[in-house]
Amino acid sequence: MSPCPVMTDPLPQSFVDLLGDQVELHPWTTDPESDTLRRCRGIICYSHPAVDGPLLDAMPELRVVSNHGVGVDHIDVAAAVSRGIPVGNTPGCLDASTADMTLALLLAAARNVRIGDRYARSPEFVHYDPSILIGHEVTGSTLGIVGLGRIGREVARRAAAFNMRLLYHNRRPDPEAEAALGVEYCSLEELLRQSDFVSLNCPLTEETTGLISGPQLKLMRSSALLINMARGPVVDHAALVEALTSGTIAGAALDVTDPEPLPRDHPLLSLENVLITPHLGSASDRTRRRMMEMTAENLQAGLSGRALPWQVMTN
Ligand code: 8YV
Repeated sequence: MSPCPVMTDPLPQSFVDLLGDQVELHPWTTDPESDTLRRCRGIICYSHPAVDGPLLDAMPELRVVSNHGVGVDHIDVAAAVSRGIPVGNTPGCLDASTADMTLALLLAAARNVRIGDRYARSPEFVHYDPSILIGHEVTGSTLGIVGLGRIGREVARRAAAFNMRLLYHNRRPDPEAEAALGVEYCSLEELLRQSDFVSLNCPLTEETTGLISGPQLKLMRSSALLINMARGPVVDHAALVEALTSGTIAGAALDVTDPEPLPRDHPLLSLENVLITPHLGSASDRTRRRMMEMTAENLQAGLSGRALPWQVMTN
């Protein structure tokens, strides 16, 4: 059988090897005249080129969209489903890894790891000084989790080991999670007022776009740190710059930004009280391997007309 043409975001070699010779990979294009759009039967995507109605309409042979990741905010799932194209993603396998990274950013921001590392390497560090870089004590402090889904729950489990008081905000209270994890439901406003650390672990939807903006940042404590592991547009970046420069909040740790990457002259990049990582939430060896496998399984299922093992449902 001749290999099946699939359009894809750039893939690591290990992923290309995993897909094997049954697929023929074509680089991403949106040119409606291209052979790629005319012929490709599958899409593998993970990042920001939108998969929307016009793109789907330009792909008459398309059978499946397989997303390498859980977040599908860059895919118009309703448009795909209404055209009979199933969309697959990789839920579950990245919860632990993304929660690990949430804690990594929280701890690093709280305890000045980034600034401390730079200082310890610099010529200025010539003697130990007990008065420098005093951070916020994590143990026993209050963590507010915005979005207590699969990843948020893993964050709660880890934070419990630091004896943190755990607040959460979701669209609806989740009594089961409260019993299992010892988390307390709060309105977003109350969570922002009471938390020493606010961790964003929600998906990007219409409702969560700009969820943390000027008025919300003003509710936070001046000593509080904001951690964004969700998606950049959940936070209004102009308001965040203002809050960080005026002392409305103490600092932020961002694994995601809007846009991503930020333009190299963006004001956030020159602020000392910001820690930024390049979207590393799921970037651990075991997790990435499993994400590739799940993406490949969804792709193969869609190409051969079978139900996808992990299909995204529309609400
Ligand atoms: C990666 C993620 O961005 O799964 C998600 O939604 O944000 C991450 O795992 C990505 O999708 C890797 O391809």
